[in-house]
Amino acid sequence: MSYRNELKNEKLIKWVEEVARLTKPDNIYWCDGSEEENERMIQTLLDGGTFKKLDQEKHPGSYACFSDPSDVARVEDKTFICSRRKEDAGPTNNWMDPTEMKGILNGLYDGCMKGRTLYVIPFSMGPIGSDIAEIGVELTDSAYVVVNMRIMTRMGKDVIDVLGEDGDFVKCLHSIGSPLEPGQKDVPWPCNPTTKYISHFPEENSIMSYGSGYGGNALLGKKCFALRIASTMARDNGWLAEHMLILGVESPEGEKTYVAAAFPSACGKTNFAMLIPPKEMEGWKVTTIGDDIAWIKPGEDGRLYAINPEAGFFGVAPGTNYDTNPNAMESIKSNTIYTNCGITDDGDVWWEGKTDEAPENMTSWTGERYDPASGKPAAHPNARFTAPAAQCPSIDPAWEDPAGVPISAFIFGGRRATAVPLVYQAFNWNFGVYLAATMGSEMTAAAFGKMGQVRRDPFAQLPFAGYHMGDYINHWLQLGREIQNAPRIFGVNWFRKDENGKFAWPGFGENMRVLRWVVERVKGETSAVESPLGWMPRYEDIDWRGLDFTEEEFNKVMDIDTEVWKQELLGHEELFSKLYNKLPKEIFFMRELLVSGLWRSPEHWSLAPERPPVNPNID
Ligand code: O2Y
Ligand code: MN
Repeated sequence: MSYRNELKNEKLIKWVEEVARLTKPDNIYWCDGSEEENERMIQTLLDGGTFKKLDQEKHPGSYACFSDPSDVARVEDKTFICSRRKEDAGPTNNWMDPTEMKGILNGLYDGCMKGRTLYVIPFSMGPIGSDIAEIGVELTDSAYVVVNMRIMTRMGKDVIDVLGEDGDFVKCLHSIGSPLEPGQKDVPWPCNPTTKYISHFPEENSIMSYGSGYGGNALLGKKCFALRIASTMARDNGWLAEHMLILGVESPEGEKTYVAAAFPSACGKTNFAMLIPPKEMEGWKVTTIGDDIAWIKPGEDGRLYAINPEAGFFGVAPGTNYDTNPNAMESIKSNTIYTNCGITDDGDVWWEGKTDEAPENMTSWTGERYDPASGKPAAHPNARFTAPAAQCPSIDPAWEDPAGVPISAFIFGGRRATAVPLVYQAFNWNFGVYLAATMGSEMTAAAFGKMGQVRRDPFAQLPFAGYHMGDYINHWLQLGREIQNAPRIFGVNWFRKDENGKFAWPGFGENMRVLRWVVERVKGETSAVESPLGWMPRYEDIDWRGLDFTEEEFNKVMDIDTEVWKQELLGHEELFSKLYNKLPKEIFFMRELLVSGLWRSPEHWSLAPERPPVNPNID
């Protein structure tokens, strides 16, 4: 029985009617989020050939699907911030006038759901009823979106109850842009292969997405709402919506410290969020709150509290295995949707890096028989799993606490082969904001631009800030003035390479050694020395039990080459000149602090020879 007739929220009723008039679906279906409804949706996807059932003994409740080759990732060049004034979107976002964009979209939406069902998905980002949570409603013509949203958000009738008569919500309109004429046979992954728009209207808290059925383009609770729209809500209301994982570190004495960490896309965030410490670091434990997005608000006590607004993981499959991330592997055993992985004839899934050897008899994500000799991968490099967070063995007992968890440290990390040391602690909040604002990653073959060139990605938020990056940096500075016991800010770089081009740091579980130093710094339990970039651990400040990593190797990954840093500063300048008209003055002061630190240092600032611990305890 649909709850539609009991519905009292006029704004929602009117909006659904208006969208239905424009898009002309055959049916409207109000999702209640029940198990029974989910089974029906899955059956629809199986009948239509979108889903393939996996071996239900190996992967209970799990399905695989292949997308259209034109629809495999977020489309940054088709993503727009449609604020009324262009300068509010800033130079790092695509902008279009809202009226002009709506003109284009309304033309495209006209009749775009013919032959399809319009699904109404009420959802909560964050635990239902939490003060930090927000409500959205997605209207979509994709059953794939419905089943994914059920995993990634809290979805269904309970949200309608919280919304009540006059509750507000973020309007999330999505269409795959592929109407069906009478009698026309559907395809397994309908989408619009030529026209895609992912548009955000921050002044009216709404999102309009057209043409794609994939990931962040279609599951509108994620990047569109929880980051781009929420970042503008956060700016206006004194909180933060960040591209950050949240984890807990438990010491052998049972003391828990929560940390939020920002890394650019595809830099191993899920692995870090679910890290398993080396067995020699007995008694240390990492727990997971979230792997991608954090909503952070000042609490009554002036500290910052964070929730994970999501309820699931939409993680990258390639490279995930029992060595790199056992917790993710356990999380995705059941009730999981695999998009663009290879499928074996005996109903299992596979991706590059899952095992050393590819299985025989497999269909690759393109639907062809997998042939290792062809050099083509079985899984698309951006192949994904959608899995419930509650299934993660490392999930923190407080992950759904409506009050959030107190954050003691922020960690920022780019992907840098050179320049940036393994770990350092900013001298203070403003210096930390400078380091986060100037973080970057070297281009890989997959990214646009020249190989090796650094793409600045302030706060790992560049593709996800719904407003001007200069205002965003200012918002961070302002928050620092308002809170008490501000979290300490750290920089890390897991990706430094040696002179032979090999990774110089083992990464993965070994990152626990760095994490231990971070939490002990926060608690004032370990020492550090001063460097031009901030406070740094000496070799003896790190727990090396069970890892053969020499002091010489450590000093190399911590080295600051002042010549390289002079180039680095020019790179910062390039970003600053883009953001100049909105860049807060503190950024220039902090740049001078950095410059003066570098200029009074030797050519190579290094931890060797012996440096005294000028800062034996917390500053
Ligand atoms: O390619 C997509 O549509 C997904 S992008 C994504 C998914 C999960 C977490 N992070 C990201 C990202 O791009 O940062
Ligand atoms: Mn992400």
